[in-house]
Amino acid sequence: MIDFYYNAAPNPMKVALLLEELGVPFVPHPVDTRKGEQFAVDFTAINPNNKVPAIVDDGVVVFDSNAILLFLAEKYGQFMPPASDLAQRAKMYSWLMFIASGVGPFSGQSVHFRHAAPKPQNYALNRYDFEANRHWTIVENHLKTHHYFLGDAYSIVDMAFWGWARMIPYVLGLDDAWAQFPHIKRLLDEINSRKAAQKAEGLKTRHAFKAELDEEAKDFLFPQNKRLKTSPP
Ligand SMILES: N[C@@H](CCC(=O)N[C@@H](CS)C(=O)NCC(=O)O)C(=O)O
Repeated sequence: MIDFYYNAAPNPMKVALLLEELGVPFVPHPVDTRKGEQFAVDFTAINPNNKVPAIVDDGVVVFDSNAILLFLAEKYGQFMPPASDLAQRAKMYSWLMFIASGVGPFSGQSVHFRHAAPKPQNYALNRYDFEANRHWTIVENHLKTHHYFLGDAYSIVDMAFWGWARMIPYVLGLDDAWAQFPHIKRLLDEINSRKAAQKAEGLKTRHAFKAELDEEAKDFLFPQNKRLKTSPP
């Protein structure tokens, strides 16, 4: 049995999509990060990074979303190219790491500085908005000539993409984002129409996550801000 620790943010949602695509039984455990539940002692023992997602699969702990995608796809032998196909494996690793180390972090920082950071934030927002746009443009150009990230086969790379692509208008602060990224929209729409994606989206309705980003939530999510008052860098 798989215990799945999650909230409705992009990184856990990638894993929710894969779990639903695999159709394997799992128990969802909400971790309300706006209430500080990521810092509970029991959860820290699972993920020392105090972030979701994480899974415990019959005693085996895996944290970090793309590591979980690789672990589960490998375990069930689905949604990744066979080990013998080194060329396709190389593409999978490249795009998966590009999403893990580029698309995700730059999009996340773009969200932070656009929607949450105290003003003035122009320098930081300009940097992260620029980088998020640059990464999404690379994805858009790739998808002009590839139906899925790896070509003809739907894979965990597309699932990692889906977690973040749903958020693009919010990430980039653009009402007309889809006019700029029509190929991303094409793949996003296709994945959204899958039953597994609808089930993954429905997961969060089973638990009542805190909606307000109040001062208490900000203290949990942005602990660095305390330092500004005492010993700024
Ligand atoms: N590299 C990690 C990042 C995980 C991450 O940033 N999770 C966010 C939700 S998308 C979180 O738990 N935030 C709560 C916090 O930062 O305290 C992954 O891909 O799993």
